[in-house]
Amino acid sequence: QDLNQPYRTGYHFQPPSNWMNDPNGPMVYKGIYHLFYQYNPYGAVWDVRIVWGHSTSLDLVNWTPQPPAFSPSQPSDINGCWSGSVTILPNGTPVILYTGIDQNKSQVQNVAVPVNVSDPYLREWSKSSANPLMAPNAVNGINPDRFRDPTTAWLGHDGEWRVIVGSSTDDRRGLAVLYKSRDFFNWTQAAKPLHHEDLTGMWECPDFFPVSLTGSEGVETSSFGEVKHVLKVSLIETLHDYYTIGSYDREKDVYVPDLGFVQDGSAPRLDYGKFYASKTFYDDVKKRRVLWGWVNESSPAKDDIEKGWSGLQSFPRKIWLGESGNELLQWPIEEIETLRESQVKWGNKVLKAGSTIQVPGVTAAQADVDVSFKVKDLEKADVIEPSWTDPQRICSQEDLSVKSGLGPFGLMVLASNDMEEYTSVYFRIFKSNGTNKNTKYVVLMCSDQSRSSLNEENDKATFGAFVAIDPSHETISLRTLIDHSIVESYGVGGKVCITSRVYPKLAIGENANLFVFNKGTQNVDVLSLSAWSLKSAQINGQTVQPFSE
Ligand code: DQQ
Repeated sequence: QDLNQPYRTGYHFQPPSNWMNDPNGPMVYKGIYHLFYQYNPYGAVWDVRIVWGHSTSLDLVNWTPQPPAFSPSQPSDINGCWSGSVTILPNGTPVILYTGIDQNKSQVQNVAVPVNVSDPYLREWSKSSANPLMAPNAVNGINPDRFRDPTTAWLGHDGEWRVIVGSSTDDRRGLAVLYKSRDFFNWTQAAKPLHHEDLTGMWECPDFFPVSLTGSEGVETSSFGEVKHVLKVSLIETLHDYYTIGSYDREKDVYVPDLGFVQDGSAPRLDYGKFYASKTFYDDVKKRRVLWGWVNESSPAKDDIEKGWSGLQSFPRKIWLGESGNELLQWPIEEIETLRESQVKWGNKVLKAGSTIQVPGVTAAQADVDVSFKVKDLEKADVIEPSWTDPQRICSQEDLSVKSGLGPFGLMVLASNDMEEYTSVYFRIFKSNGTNKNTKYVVLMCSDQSRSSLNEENDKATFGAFVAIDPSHETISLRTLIDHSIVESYGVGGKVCITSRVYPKLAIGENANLFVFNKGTQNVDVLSLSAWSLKSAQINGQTVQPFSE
């Protein structure tokens, strides 16, 4: 690993160099996984004339770079090939719908098809001369600056294809504009959007898919039956990905979320850290739905230019409907286990009040950690202040130096030898103050980056979320993937995910350490802890060394 490149990742997807943003058109085709991505071949910053980068994989872990699938070339995309999705037609052919920035700088939707369907790597794509297939016009009243990111299309019971495109009205009503087609090439706008929500602004990168009512298996995007539907939108105004779970009425072609949406702050997020423009696909090889999300840098653009790259993808996550029916669960895909070596394993251990214990024997800069905690004296928890309704604010204000009855307890990752640098991922348990009668306890999960680096120029914002769990009979667990400059945490079986970017100056390679801690005033039990050193994956022609500096 290059001395100046301590932040490149061992197993998180990134191109060899330059700028990457949204994941585009993930799919599996003839047993090969494909990931396309928004890519600027000319530098480490975003550019409007962005292209579709492309890589392939046998296991979603090791990636081979392919030439960009396509770049601006025709009037309907001459100013940029923006985000889009793949739909696999009933005959097995994958088709890409994507947004082009046309010769008038209007956003329009285009189609591209493989030149050679017998090539499992799908190295060449051809754009239709019929492009654009969907365009803003005087009749539909769509704003040409806010019409983008077509989803995977789904086939209705009437044999017509449907697809949604993100948009918004001038008064900030977010829209999932619905289009229909019999042949995938001639599309007509439906009279009503699939869904809309006032005061949410532009909806980028919508994703609409069914989830099975039972079990964790995924279902194909057009399936209907024992399912609920999920609508995910990326809000440009907050740069977060929110989802609702609800019902899709096939007759009326509308989606009705079970609960409210974002304008009252109630919609859950796929990730409470850095994670945007995410997209799922149905993996029919392993019968699961897999989620990818763009994890942006937290460093100034000048640093990105200097290091010559910007942007990661999250580790691919399996995603499914939790038993409660009102939350999605996420978990790193099982293939991560192929990278594991030298496991450190602890059984029951008391984490005394105020203790910090090192987990030795792992490559702490490139690791997979899974720990579960048991808290006994729940009565000792402090009552949560009535004004503490914003979890991110509580996490930011109540840092590790503030002791409370129960917690903070959790992991300190990418910690330097003398603890000048560390990132802490932890829980706090409060007693409910009675405002919410359904829950006796409030569990808070935080990811605190404020001490992550001696470099003061990075964005070191702290992230946090409440976890819907009853600690009196459920285990509080934490799975954290650490990979040099990314910390990806899955709380309580994937109910809450928090991803962050950090740039330690000292906690690099062999000088990175891993600790379990309990800064509260009550003991906490570690029921079990496993930490694995992870081997490096082949990421687009590069293999980072976990230990070199
Ligand atoms: N990124 C793409 C757009 C999308 C945005 C452009 C979301 O299509 O709306 O690179 O990050």
